[in-house]
Amino acid sequence: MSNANLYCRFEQSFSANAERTAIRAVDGGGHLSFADLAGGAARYANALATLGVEPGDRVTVQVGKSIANVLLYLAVLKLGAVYQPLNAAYTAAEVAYFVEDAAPKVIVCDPSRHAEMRQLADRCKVFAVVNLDAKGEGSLATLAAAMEDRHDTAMRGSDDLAGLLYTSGTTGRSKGAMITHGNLESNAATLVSLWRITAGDRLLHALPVFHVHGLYVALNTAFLAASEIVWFAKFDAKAMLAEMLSATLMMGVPTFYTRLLAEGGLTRAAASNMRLFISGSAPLLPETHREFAARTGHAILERYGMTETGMITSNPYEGERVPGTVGFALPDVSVRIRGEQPGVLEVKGPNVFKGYWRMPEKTREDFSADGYFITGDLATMDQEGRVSIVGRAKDLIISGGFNVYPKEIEEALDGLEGIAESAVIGVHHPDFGEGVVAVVTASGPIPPEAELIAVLSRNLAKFKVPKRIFAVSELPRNAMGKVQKAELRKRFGDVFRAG
Ligand code: MLC
Ligand code: AMP
Repeated sequence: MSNANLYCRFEQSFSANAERTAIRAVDGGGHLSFADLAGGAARYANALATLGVEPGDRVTVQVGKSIANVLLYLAVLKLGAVYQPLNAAYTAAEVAYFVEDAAPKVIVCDPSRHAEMRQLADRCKVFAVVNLDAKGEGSLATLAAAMEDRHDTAMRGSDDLAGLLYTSGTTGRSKGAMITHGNLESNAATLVSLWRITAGDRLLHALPVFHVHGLYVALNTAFLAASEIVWFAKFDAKAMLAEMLSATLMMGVPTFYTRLLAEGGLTRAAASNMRLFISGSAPLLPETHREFAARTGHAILERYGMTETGMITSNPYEGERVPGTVGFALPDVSVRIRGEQPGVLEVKGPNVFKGYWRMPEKTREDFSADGYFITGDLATMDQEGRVSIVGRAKDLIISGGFNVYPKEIEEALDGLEGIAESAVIGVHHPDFGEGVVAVVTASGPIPPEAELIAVLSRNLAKFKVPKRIFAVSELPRNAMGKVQKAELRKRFGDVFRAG
């Protein structure tokens, strides 16, 4: 039986390109050759193995973006363990749920949170807590440095788990999407071929590596194709422009593109070495697409995907990239809309995840009888199969590419002194695409807005906290008593508009 571990595919490209640069950090964070990458991954794998990590074990990772974090990701794959990345902005209360649910063998955290994580680990019977800071230093790095740079890649089947990525449900608890080696391998190979990614590419990488976009779409394609990665600790439009002449490829959320457009330096000349700009994770406004084309001569390639499915559709590499559409189903993926258009898009293919971790009921609910995953996105499809995402059947806000589930914020608000009930909506935001707004009614004196925001920030990651909170005498309801969020979006739709 051949080994379906995704790392085996990476290994081939690492050894065929051993001396070339794999990752170059722009902010003085050094650079690694592909041989260094392979050696580093093996050292981290040996380090995790000494902590008891075995195939199938979960490894929870909540750290700042560093090249060491990439080595850790590769090491977990190599060991046949399951990578559970968490947004670095999550608070202790948020992390506790993920750890309780995933029951990891090891937690890797920032040194500043070690003590807090140790307590959580004791409660959840986690075997070890080690740390790694945003510079790539910490107890795990020290342990890895003392290890050998060889480690046999664990045997895995294509249906074995490689990742456990949490996505919040529209009702109730967050769900862990079980992503297999086969899911990742098929999606990355398809994208490499569709987007013509090669060893000649240099990828501008400024996305976080705890979500599908920065982790799987960007890193896995670059590793398969042996492209060089130009590494930014975080997105900064000026820093990215300064590197653009040395690069060929960029992947970003729409906010990256609107922020780049705000830079006078974004010109045809600045983008003259670039081959392809890709956008996804949230809708790219047609005007952003057009303005970008006018300024740089490049038509941004918009694609669409989800944590549970990886990438589903893409505008073509050759052929028209139509603003406001997400293109066609990937070659090995089928999509459909049952019934009238617009309707909920459904997807089937080797990219579709295995189910929700320890939630067979929820898994069943989200699949059709004939095995299509129900995305919850409202779409239209034309005769040629070109898809446009026109809305969401799920109550979800996407702010700067991060998902915010109104229900979670409403529950937090409803628990606060002075608040009777709340409704959380997303409205147009010039920077984040959608901005989170809360509308509340009072059961007593309501604390000032700034105080409410400060209280919410104790337990909720910053990107989820409403940027504005408005008090009203009552929430608009329909005849069934359901809050009419569309009404609220009309009324508060302009709160982030300038002027
Ligand atoms: C930061 N803040 C946000 C925010 N990011 N608020 C709302 N939405 C966001 N996305 C907060 C900060 O904490 C800060 O709060 C204030 O807003 C301004 O911060 P900033 O300095 O302007 O933000 P910055 O650090 O520059 O981050 C913005 C960003 C980042 C766009 C670079 O959010 C980002 O990297 N987003 C990418 C998300 C992503 O990778 N999504 C992929 C999901 S995968 P204060 O109060 O402290 O000032 C997926 C599947 C698929 O969806 O299809 O790809
Ligand atoms: P996540 O759960 O973080 O993976 O987010 C997935 C969701 O992001 C999808 O269900 C869509 O709602 C949204 N999304 C991703 N790409 C696009 C896109 N190009 N256009 C519109 N929505 C998108």
